[in-house]
Order: sequence, then structure tokens, then C-alpha cells
Amino acid sequence: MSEERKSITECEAFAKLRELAKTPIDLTASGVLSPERVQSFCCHGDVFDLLYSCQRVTNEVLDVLQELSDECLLVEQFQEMRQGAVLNRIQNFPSENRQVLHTACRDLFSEKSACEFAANQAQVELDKLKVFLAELEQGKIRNEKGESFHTLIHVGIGGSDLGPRSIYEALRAYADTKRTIHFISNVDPDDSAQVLAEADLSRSLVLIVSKSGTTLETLANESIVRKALTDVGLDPNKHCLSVTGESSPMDNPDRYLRSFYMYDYIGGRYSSTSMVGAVMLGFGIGYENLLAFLEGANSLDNAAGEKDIRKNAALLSALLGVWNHTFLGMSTVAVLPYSQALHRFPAHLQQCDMESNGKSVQRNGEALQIKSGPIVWGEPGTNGQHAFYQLLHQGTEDVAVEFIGFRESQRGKDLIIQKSSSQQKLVANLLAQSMALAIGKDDANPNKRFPGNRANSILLAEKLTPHVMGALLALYEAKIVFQGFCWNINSFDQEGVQLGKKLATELLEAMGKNKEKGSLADAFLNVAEMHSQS
Ligand code: G6Q
Repeated sequence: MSEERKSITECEAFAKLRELAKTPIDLTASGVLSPERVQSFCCHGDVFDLLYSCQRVTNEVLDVLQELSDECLLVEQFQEMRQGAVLNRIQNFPSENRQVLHTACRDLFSEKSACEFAANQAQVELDKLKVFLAELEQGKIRNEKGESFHTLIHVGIGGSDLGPRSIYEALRAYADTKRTIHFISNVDPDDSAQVLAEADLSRSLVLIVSKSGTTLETLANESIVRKALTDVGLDPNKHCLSVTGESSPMDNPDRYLRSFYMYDYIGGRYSSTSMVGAVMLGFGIGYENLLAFLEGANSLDNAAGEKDIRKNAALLSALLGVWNHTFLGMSTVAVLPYSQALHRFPAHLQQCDMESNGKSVQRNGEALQIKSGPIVWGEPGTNGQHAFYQLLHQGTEDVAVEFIGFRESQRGKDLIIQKSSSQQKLVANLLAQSMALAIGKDDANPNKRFPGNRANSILLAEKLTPHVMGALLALYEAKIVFQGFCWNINSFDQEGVQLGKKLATELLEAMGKNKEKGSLADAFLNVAEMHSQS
């Protein structure tokens, strides 16, 4: 099927949507936000409800979005991906040419997996991790003095940091309070220095995570941490663990207390449910919670196979995004979780979405004729309300908003103050913002006028548990993948990050040759000159 895919602009639904986008529904018009609309524009899933009455769509638009989904074979491609199709490629040009099988890492809970070989490989690694965690628990693995390890320092960057870190932050309420997790990602020496100043190295495991085993930042940080261990008389090989690709330069079990694999069919930014996230999460929140997280992700992957867009939250969310971005021209999406635990989740989505869909070439190698991925950003509410919501309500930029909320708090520690709990205040604020963006407010004073008609939706679940976090992660992964299929781009490579890396290496060399103070500008000019001549 791969070569039969239509570009979105060739779809009949594309022209229809263009036409419909000339007169989108006005959410501020009287009676539009009716009880019927609020009730029927709700996609109920096992974990999430997607409330989308405040999106600028009608049933007619939804019907054509369904046609678009069918014409672009979005669900068929998603299923092909899960079964191991080589989707990470650009036709007729050299490319990574790989399968895309992050979903296999969690396809471990039914009799038959969509891709048996990849699920088997995931199971082998998970079993290794289970044994390792049990040995730590039983005191079979200890430090030189016979003490237990109570700290883990996770060293990695990009996909080997952002997803795992945001998930750990999200699930800290479930963490073993006797254990501590630190992260080092930046090559900025202050990042490692800060962590090394705080951690008790003798009781620390250091997890080096790099799929390629060649990433400059991670290798530099590994060396810094190894030296710090050696400096206090510890043997780094007895404290360091690794997660890397098979036969990468880091695939050397002699240098690590334990080594785990991730495979080249899992992209870095999609790797949180592989060993990249699992080792640290297993240590921090325990094996059972890790399994619940994986199961949540798997349940969402299964739900994403539903073709009816009104019954598939990931697909609907993707298509609402395409409607807002491609047809209504909104160039940016704010993801606003009303949950402090999700404070790093927008940062993960920034990478997952923008590195996946920030492309301008189609899968057939031709230039894209429409805009691809939007700019994604966000912060938790209510904090964001006291920061950038001014622009959302009254600015000249039309920002699509995706709220995420939970009926219950994670920890259940709350207090009734002025007749409401803090959780109720949080949820009331979420609903208020959604409504204010949609309906606006007229005023004789132009400076106090709220134009409204600002598209937004709410993803609502009961409580942020490990299972729900897994489902949330997988929902966004599926959303991003569906949008990439729709725009006919390869969402799985990242050529756009290569040039800067290459120039940094050249600049380092040039800086080495010009050691005197003030020579940074010279180094910059030397390298720029080399390239403008080439
Ligand atoms: C993600 C990207 C990128 C990658 C980092 C770290 O999809 O490929 O962010 O995860 O560059 O790479 P390594 O895991 O190979 O160190």
C-alpha cells in the first residue's frame, strides 16, 4: 500500500474542507454552545473523554474530516506501522529506511502482538529488567560497602531524556519515597555539576542512555560522572548501567553493571516505553507501576485502530489539529495540562511533535504544498493563566489550545477553603478558560473586549495514574503519527538536526586553533567562510 498513498491536496475531502473553512462556525454566535452540542461533541474513550464543543467544527466538517481520514488511509497506515511496515523512508532518496515499532514495546498484554518479533525483543528486555529490579530489592546487588543503591542518575538527551523525565515527573506520586532520581542531559557542565553536588555517589546507579552510543553530550556527561565516581574511590563499571542500540559503540557489557537494548526501529522521541524510559521508571516507581504504564499505552494503541473519528480520541484530535492548522491557518498549538505533575509533558510533546512533523518534504521526495507541523508549547494551568493567557484571549495570534485535566488529584491531599477544594478550583479554572476562549465577552471598552471564537478542546480523565499516563503518552504519539500520515511526511527521521551538530564540531576545531580571548567571532567567521565557499 505504501506507494499508493495520496497527498492530502489530492484528496476530494481537501477541496471540500477548503470550502468549508471559508465560513467556519462562530462559537460566539447566540445558541451555538448549546447543551446538545456540548453533549454530542464528546468522544468517550476507556480512559479519556475528548470534549470538543469549543472547536470550530460542525457535523458537516466532522463528516468531511472522516472522509479525509478514509481517503488518506490514516488508520490503515497506523496498523501497517504497528505490524512493522518500513515507514521511516523517503521514496527514491537515501533515508533511514526503517520500521517504526515503538508500539511493540507495550504490545505485551494480549495473546497475539501486532508484530511478534519486536514484541518478543521487548519482552526479553523487560524480563531482564524485572530480574535486575528484583535483585536490587533483594539486596543481591549492592555497592562496594554492601549498601543498597537508593539513587539513580539518568544521563541522556533529546529522546533519551525528555519523554522519560516528563513521565517520571508525572508519576512521582507513585514513586518509592526511599529512592531518588536525578537527570543530566545538557552538555553545559553546570548541569552535571549540580547533580553531582546533590547525589550520594556511593549509593547511586548511573544509567547512560544513548541509542546511537555516539551522542556528544551524553558521552561527555558519562565521562564526567565516571571521573567523579573514580575521584571518590568508586569503580564506575560497578555503578554504571547502559541502554543502547545493539552493536553501538556503547554496547560493551564489560563497562556496565547491566546493559539493556533498544532497537533501531524505535525512534528516540518515541522511545519512552522502551528500555530508554523503562529502566529509570522501574527503579523509581516500581515494576508493577511500570507495567500499568505500558498497559495504558497499549490500550490506547488498540483504541487508535478505530476508523470512526468520533470514537477515536487520538485520530479525532489529529484531525481537529489538521483542521485548525491546515485549513483555519492557526500556526501554533498550546498544550495546557491542568496538572502540576505534567509540568514537563509539553516539553516532551514539543520534541515529539516538532521533530516529527516539522518537515517540508513529502514521503515521495517532493516539496510539500501546504504547511506541516505547528509550533507546540505549553505550561501547566493555573500557573500559565498568570503568565501568557493574555495573548491567548486578546492577542493577534490565533492559538489552538489543548487542555488536559483530571477530575481527581493524584495524592488526594486537599483542603476545603471558601467552600471548595483546591482540585475543584483547578477544574473550575480549566472549564472557565475553555469557555472564555470560546465565547469571549463584548464590552464598550475595546481594551476589555474578548473576541472569543478561539478553538480549544479538553482531554479529561479521572486521575493521573500510571495506566492513564501511558494512555496519554500513546494518544499524543498516535495523534502526531496520524497528522504526519495526513500531511504525507516522514514523521520518523530528523535530518534537520544534523547541520548544527556538524557545524558545532567544526567550530570546536576552529576554537581550538584560536585560543586567545575574543576569538569566538573569528572561529564563527572561519567556519562560515568555509561553508560559503563550498
Ligand atoms: C529523537 C532524536 C534525538 C535523540 C537524541 C539522543 O527522536 O533522534 O532527540 O533522541 O539525539 O540520541 P541518542 O539516544 O542516540 O544519544
